[in-house]
Amino acid sequence: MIKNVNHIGIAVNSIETALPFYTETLGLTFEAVEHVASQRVRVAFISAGNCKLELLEPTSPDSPVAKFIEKRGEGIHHIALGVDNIEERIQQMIEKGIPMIDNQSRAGAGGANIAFVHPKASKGVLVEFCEKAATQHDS
Ligand code: CMX
Repeated sequence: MIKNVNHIGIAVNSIETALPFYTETLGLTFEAVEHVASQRVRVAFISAGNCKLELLEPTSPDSPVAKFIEKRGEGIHHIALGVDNIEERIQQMIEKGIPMIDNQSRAGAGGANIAFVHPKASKGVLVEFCEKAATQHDS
């Protein structure tokens, strides 16, 4: 079952430049910055009620986020849906013939297990499944 919209990923050239709009102008709460080496991104989490915003800054020109910005400019990059049993959810997608980027989950930011559905399955929206460890605060 899909639990919630866990976060919305926003591709930016620079977290430092992008952050003040969300914190100072909108008054949202900055939480933390994390380097996700496997994805070649730095990630800034911003709390927005029951959901988070995740600013994604590429750390390498071959990062998926760098390629995204080069092609489409800065902006909404993905929507992450919170799930309870991510491996079961992935299997359900595979059985339905849905093209997955990840056929098994991998480690993402914030200690979550994540898996991406290819945007061609969802009318051009990159969808992420995101399973938080039971001990984590899942807001
Ligand atoms: N949202 C919607 N469409 C996207 C997209 C995105 N975020 N990223 C790429 N696309 C589209 C491209 O526009 C392109 O569309 P067209 O064929 O119509 O031109 C198509 O997907 C292929 O794009 P590409 O630039 O040729 O890139 P690749 O095929 O090499 O990779 C993708 C695309 C989605 C498979 C790759 O970006 C990927 O594996 N993404 C998942 C991992 C990721 O995004 N990690 C960063 C976030 C990490 C985190 O949150 O922790």
